[in-house]
Amino acid sequence: MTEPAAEHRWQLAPYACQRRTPLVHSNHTLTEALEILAEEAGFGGSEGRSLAFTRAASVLKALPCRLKNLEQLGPLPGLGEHSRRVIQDVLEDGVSVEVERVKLSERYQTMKLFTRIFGVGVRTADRWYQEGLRTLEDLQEHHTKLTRQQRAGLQHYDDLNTPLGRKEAETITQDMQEAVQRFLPGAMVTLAGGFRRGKQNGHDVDLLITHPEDGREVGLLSPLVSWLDSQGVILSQHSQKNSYEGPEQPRDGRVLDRFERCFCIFRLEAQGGLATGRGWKAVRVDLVVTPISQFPFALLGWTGSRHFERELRRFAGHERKMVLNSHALYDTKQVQWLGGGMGCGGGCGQQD
Ligand code: DCP
Ligand code: MG
Repeated sequence: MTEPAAEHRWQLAPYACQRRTPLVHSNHTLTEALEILAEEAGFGGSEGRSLAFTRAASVLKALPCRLKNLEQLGPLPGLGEHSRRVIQDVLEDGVSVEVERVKLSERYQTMKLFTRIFGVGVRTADRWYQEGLRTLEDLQEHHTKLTRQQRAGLQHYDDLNTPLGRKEAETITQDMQEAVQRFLPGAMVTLAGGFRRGKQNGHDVDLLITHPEDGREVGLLSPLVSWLDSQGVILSQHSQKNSYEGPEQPRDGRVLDRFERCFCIFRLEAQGGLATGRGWKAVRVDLVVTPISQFPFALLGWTGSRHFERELRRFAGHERKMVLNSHALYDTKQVQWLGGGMGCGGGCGQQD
């Protein structure tokens, strides 16, 4: 077979945050296959392998049209041997035997079932799997010890695993915008997460709360949550205090941020005919409080996607010798903070 001319090969920037990654792209069958393998690797605790498949999927999402053969790819960044093999299989046979096997495996299906419980991570799900548990009924029958969050997650399992529409997310944002005024006039609520990237559906509502005057936001969350609770809006909540201690280089890359926050389950009253048959449904809502000086970084960090954020931080570190997190940007060459002490524009064009 002759090599395709160089101009038929796609050139892509090495970091996902440098590429346009539209929500609707031309290679869904391929990216779904790779993302299943990424998920499966994550279930097995293989972060490196999981990231490799996620990177490969991210490359395909950025291609301008449908991939027909591997030669079109050339030596693209972040496309390893294993991913190429999977792509080849799907291109030739329509499916990858490996992916199909994973999808049907008891382990994958059980891990998926358990990690979909709000408050259950890979380690807990894995422990339950090792103990022989396989279904949600098993958890109840074996009187498995659950945290308060997990109990609520189990109780509202079906609702919380039903995608939430943009309209519902916007209604909740609007309601919260009105609610915060009761306690702090001028406070602002911003819808972040997947909905800010233009997604029509999501698994939760990510809300950032701030106030135009730095420091005024302190003390807002607690009375707000108590009031929402008294109104019957909150079915379950778990709050965390702000643990940000000012400019220090973040050491733990695994920590998303240190803002004060409340992981909630809201009771959303039916509007526009929700299909629960009982007039309301349970919805996951994250309330995150940020001072305005850190808001641009918080907004960027909470807009996602996770892979985009990871790549943006990697780009900042490797290419710019800077440290970026949801609080600030730090220049390690000049040993100074570039932002996080003053307001500046946030946002990004990344969709998926
Ligand atoms: N985030 C992150 N790293 C994490 C968790 C979150 O960078 N470990 C950021 C990126 C996410 C955003 O926060 O996009 C919100 O988290 P979600 O889990 O709600 O993700 P999405 O909103 O993107 O997805 P969904 O539409 O399913 O809610
Ligand atoms: Mg979200």
